Amino acid sequence: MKNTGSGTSIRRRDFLGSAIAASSLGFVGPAPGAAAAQAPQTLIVRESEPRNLEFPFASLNSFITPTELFYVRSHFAVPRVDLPSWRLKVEGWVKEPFEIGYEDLRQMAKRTITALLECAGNSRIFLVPRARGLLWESGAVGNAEWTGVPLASLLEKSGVKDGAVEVVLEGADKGSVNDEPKSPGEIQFARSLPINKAKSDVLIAHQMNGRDLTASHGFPARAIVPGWYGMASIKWLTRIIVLERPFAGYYQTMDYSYFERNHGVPSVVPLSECAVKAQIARPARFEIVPKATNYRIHGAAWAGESEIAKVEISTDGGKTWSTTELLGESIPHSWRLWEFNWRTPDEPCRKSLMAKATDERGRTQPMQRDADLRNVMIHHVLPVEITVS
Ligand SMILES: Nc1nc2c(c(=O)[nH]1)N[C@H]1C(S)=C(S)[C@@H](COP(=O)(O)O)O[C@H]1N2
Ligand SMILES: [Mo]
Repeated sequence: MKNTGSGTSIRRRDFLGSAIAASSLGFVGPAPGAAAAQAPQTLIVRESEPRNLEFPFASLNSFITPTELFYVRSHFAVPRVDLPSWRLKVEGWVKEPFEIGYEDLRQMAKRTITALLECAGNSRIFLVPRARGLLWESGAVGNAEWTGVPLASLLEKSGVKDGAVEVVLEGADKGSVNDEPKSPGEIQFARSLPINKAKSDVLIAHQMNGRDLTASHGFPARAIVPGWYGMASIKWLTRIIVLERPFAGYYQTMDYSYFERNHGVPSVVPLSECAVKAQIARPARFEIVPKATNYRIHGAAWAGESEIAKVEISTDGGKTWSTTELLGESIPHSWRLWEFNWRTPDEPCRKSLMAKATDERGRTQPMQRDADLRNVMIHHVLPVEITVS
């Protein structure tokens, strides 16, 4: 990829609004009886360069996250793209390697899906002791509409050979990781998928929420891997490499990996599917809520490739649990909004609120952090401390 294009026109796209920002899909109105003001609707800067921005989760009020509020997670600077010379290559263990330009890609049969992305490091700020990586609160997550070409169609066109086991997706962005563990000099952001996942529901998206991708979200094309943590959804995609043996790249061994035990022996496993998780949007941490009133506790929950079966809430620090109301319909690979009408205590006090999700496979959020998960997959029940006054 040559750095010949002007970045200005691309960067401008970031300021364009999303066509369906105010989508009526599952809109949740302001909380009746909630006195506190809405949190500001702007992204929170976690790092300026590379750009890492967080959605203010307390402001959650729609099923679709508007593009201008969708979190941004980038390991390196946004690569410059020269559209006329841009190509997506499909190669490796295939009979007919080929490359395709932007206009031809857009002409291929497309699909639109709704899918959630959660960064594997979402909620990391709540880990004690502190873990390596960006210190996200609850907003490294969003739910959007994505339009593009099924990866399966591109793979089919290339004629995948027998014995293919994985597909590597590589982005155009590159740099060196200088903190431990260091990368072997300059590397590109890349990750692999098992061949079966690659052939099923992965999308090579060129649009987000009805508009062309913005520079931050991977223009001109990115992968969307439904149900998986965000690191699998490679942005600024330029290469698809089919492999006849497993890939062990930096971002699935040194990072975005965890320990799984087999007969007690820990083994490094690349992170894949999102764990089941519920988050409370309001009340926010340390919010002051009025006593003796009806307060609408609400939030979102998701379950990777499964679906949310229930979300429970505790207003007494985990002693007792009540079932919340799940809103709208269950849409695969998306979050499910939920709410619970809470009669706040008659006297001023401190409260610890907790939300706990269970999915259709029977997976429930654990109460304690599992240290084998290293610095990723933060999905244990996290208390929200509030004041009733
Ligand atoms: N090329 C490339 N793709 C990438 C990344 C990256 O740094 N470079 N970050 C990944 C991570 S860790 C996440 S969580 C998602 C975030 O996507 P978003 O910035 O559109 O929210 O992109 C993934 N794809
Ligand atoms: Mo991420």
